[in-house]
This record gives sequence, C-alpha cells and structure tokens, in this order.
Amino acid sequence: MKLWKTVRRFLPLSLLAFVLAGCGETNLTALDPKGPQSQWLFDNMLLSLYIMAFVTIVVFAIFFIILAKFRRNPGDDEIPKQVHGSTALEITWTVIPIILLTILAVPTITGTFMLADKEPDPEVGENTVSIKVTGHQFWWQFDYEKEGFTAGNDVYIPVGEKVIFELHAQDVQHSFWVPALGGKVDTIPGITNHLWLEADEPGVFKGKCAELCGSAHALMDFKVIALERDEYDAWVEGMTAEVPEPTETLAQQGRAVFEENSCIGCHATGGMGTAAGPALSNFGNRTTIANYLEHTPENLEAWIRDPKGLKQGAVMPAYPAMSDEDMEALIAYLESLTID
Ligand code: HEC
Ligand SMILES: [Cu+2]
Repeated sequence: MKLWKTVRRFLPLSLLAFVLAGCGETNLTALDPKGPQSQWLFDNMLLSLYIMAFVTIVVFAIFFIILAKFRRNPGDDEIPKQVHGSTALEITWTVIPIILLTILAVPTITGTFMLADKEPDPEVGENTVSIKVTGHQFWWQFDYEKEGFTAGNDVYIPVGEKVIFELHAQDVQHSFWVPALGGKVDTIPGITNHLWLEADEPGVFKGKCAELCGSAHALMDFKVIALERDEYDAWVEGMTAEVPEPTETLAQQGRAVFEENSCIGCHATGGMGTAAGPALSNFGNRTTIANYLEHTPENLEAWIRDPKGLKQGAVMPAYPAMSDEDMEALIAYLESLTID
C-alpha cells in the first residue's frame, strides 16, 4: 500500500517530465531526418522496430493461444505426455530468425559502407567541402584549411552536397553529433576519424558533443548552418577577405582593448585560428555566446568578466576588473565582427 502511495504521488510528475523532455531544443532529434545519412539511419531503425514488433506479436499470440488451449481442466489429474525435441519445430525456430537477421543484415552492411565513404561528392568533385573539426573542452574548432580560414563555433555548409568532416580532438575524447543530419562519430586525440553529412534543405541544425568529456560537457553545443551554394560561396568570400578596420570610433577603441588584454592571443579575427580559443571572425553573426548563452550585450559582459562562472571548466581567463568604458568599447568591437 505504501509503495502504491509513493507511486501515485510521483507518477504525474514523472509523466510531466517525460512529456517536457522533448521541449526546448529546436531540431536536436534523430526522428525528423533532414539529410540522406540521417534518413538512412531512421529508415533502418524503423525496419528493426517493425521486425521486433512482428516477433513480439507472433510470440505473444502463440503464448496466449497455448495458455487457453492447453490449460488444466477440472478432472485432468494426469501429467500430460512429455515431449522433447521436435525436428520440425527446431528447424522452424532456427530458420525464421536467420531469415529475419538476413533482412536486417543486408541494408545494415551496405549502409555502413555508405556512411563510412569518404570519397568526394561525385557531382562537385574537387570542390567538395572538407572541414577539419577539433573538439576542445568545451568548444568546437572548424578549420576550412583549403580556403585558409577558421570558423568559430558555427560551421557553415552548402545544401545538397556531401560535406566531409575530418575529426580530431585536442584534449580528451569528444563525440561529434548532429542528430538531424547523421550519426555520431567520436573525436579522439591522436586519431583521425571521418564523417560525411549532407543537408537536404537550408537551415540551422543543432549539434552536440555526445561523449562525457568534463564539467561543461552538456554545454558543448554547436550549430551547422546549411546555405544554398551561392550564399555559401559568398560567406566563404567574406571569411577569406581582408579584415576591415572598424568604422565606428567605439569599435576602434574596442579593438585596442582586445589587443591590450591579449584576447588576440587566443582569438583570431580573420584567417586561420588557433587551438587556444574559438575564432571570432564572424562573432557578430552568432546567435549564442559560448554556444549556449543568448547573444545579448549583458551576457557578453558577464561572459568576459567570469567565463568559468557561466561554463564550469572553460579555459578562458576572467576579466573581472575591466573598466566599464573598456567593456563597452570591447563589446562594440566584438559585435562589429560580421560577415554579411
Ligand atoms: C587563454 C586564451 C583566452 C584568452 C586570453 C581569452 N579567451 Fe575568450 N575564449 C577562450 C576559450 C577557450 C573560449 C571557449 C570557451 C568555451 O566555450 O568552453 C573562449 C570564448 C570566448 C567567447 C565566446 C565565443 C563564441 O564562439 O561564442 C568570446 C566572445 C570571448 N572568448 C571573448 C574574449 C575576450 C573579449 C577576451 C579578452 C578580454 C578573451 N576572450 C580572452 C580562450 C581565451
Ligand atoms: Cu565534449
């Protein structure tokens, strides 16, 4: 009785938690595929689900039929005849699973090769976009080596093309996962893994580190931004262009603050970045700060004054004593870093 009372008290709460668990995240789901990789994974998952459902239904149907048909009736005092070993039955329940497993194995094996393929996109050839990914505690570095620049925490790709990701890790093991576009692949220090993804439509697809990698693991998010090819090319051009002088005086002062406080030692504002911190070349375009804080001047100030307070274990030093004037100028400078 006591147990039932406890269950009754917590049941509505746990049901609510279950329902709400899907809220909040926009497209951090593998159940709404937006690319050929994730579509294949989804279809294969459904196939195994249907096979399992079929087995469950058949087994339970037989179970209940036998339960009803062979139950003990009044007057049945004798133990029924004991049978052991029926060749027909043995063959049946060996052959059926073999058939079912074969149905599962054929697409799984061909699909696994399809997913592991790291050849360039046949239609785009040598223009296939290839991005070097490095997982850090607790941010992602995206190097476009051929083009000669680093994108910060948002990775841009062209729509409808196979994009190759070359996966590395700087410190510990992380896992690169964009559920709407494909499967997850670990990034491991000293080892290079590969993954290709393709987006069927333009959009912003949320990604996450899927390997417990330290204190702020849960905040190690990123975004894949898929653009039409011409928009993508324009973005690449913006990222490779000379970094323009800030036009506003406040932003100009901010750049001096950025240099004096050695922010520049860890954060590139153009070209290839470093492994010390995310490149800020297009920071003004980002919708988040440190991948999870809403992008507002208040949050940006809070972040610069105390990064570890907002993201435990973040490697960036704190600047608690920066004057308000310097802070205002610095923020104006950071917001001026945009690519149209
Ligand atoms: C020792 C290297 C280092 C220095 C110096 C440093 N940062 Fe950082 N910064 C980092 C790292 C590492 C991160 C990523 C933290 C994370 O998300 O885990 C970061 C993140 C950021 C972000 C968020 C970037 C994004 O993609 O959302 C901003 C903005 C930023 N730093 C600004 C500054 C400014 C301004 C200064 C100077 C006042 C500065 N940083 C100094 C290492 C540094
Ligand atoms: Cu991680």
